[in-house]
Amino acid sequence: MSHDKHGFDTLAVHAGQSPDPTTGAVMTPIYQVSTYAQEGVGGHKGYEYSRTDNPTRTAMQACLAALEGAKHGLAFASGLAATDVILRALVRPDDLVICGDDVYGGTYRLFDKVLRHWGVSFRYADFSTADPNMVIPAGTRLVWLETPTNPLLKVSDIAAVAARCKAVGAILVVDNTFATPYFQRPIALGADIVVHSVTKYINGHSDVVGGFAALNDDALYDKLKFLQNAAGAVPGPQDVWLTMRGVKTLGVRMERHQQNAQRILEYLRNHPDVQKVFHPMDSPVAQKQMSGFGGMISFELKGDLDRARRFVAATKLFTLAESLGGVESLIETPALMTHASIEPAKRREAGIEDGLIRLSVGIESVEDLIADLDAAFKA
Ligand code: P1T
Repeated sequence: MSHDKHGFDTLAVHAGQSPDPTTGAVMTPIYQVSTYAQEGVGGHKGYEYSRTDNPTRTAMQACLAALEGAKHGLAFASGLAATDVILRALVRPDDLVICGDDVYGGTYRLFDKVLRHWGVSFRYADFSTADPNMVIPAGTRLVWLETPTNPLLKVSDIAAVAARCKAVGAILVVDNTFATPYFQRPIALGADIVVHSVTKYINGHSDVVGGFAALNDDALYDKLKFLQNAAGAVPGPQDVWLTMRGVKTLGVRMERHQQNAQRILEYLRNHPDVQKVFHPMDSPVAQKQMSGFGGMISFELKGDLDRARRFVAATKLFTLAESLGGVESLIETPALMTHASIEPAKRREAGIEDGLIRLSVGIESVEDLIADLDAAFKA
């Protein structure tokens, strides 16, 4: 199927998938298999061993790559496994990596507690305010950009960062987990690699942990593909099949996440107990580079940390849990949960207060979600 001629929602349903030639099965089968018969040594049909390639994974990779407008796609066992492979395939000791100052806590932990000890230098910058020419020096090997950021939802100008990366020969990786390709296409804006925690909106149902990388460049792809196989952090066929099923509704889910989030945003902005609200739509860059803003909202309450703790424990429809992007609404306190692996001083420097609350707004009836928040305010 030619990918250029079809709309996003058509690709989400069909890309990489066609009826099974042997049975006519409309859905790609779950190839629950580790190895493949060979007619003679080396005489196989493109599949030798499922760490290297598996037909269900091939279909899922082609589908997600099409959604990002990329030539190549690679699936991993988690978002962090994708991050780990990208860094270890492309960065060497003494290389310099510039990373956003507000990223998922686990990404920071991998950079600071694991890869730094291999001799890689990491510097952190607020790409939402800094001039890329000032914070990306000549000689930078790789730039890691999350936009919108987790959890402060700061937005950075991907095209401007990409231009600076091109000028200094750095590889630009954009973590597109929060926006999804439905609302933002980093490769079209000049990014070299797009990465996802598939666990979130892409799968969308909080029943799979997975990761993904999409890219156009053949030489970079060969390096990542080599390490995907050599290190082996690949997802199993059941998980990639569930992901393919989930991503078929990405467009309709994102519309509803966004619609509900807009109503809740309005509610929070008008609530007298809310100190500050964080949302991507406040950024002029987001208005230019995104076609929508998604379902994430962060906010601070008036009062002490204890009030925030009581608030997140009091909601009933918003489940107190890590993660995001599923059809059901979740609530958490990043400083105490998803970003607890960042040192408190560093967290505060980045603007993540201990009492910050993060909502992943689901697709439930929005009146019920607002009533749930209302009850928690009164509790
Ligand atoms: O959890 P995993 O699939 O390994 O993905 C890591 C990851 C990468 N990038 C972003 C932007 C993420 O938000 C995550 C995971 N985040 C959470 C679990 C969370 O609750 O924020």
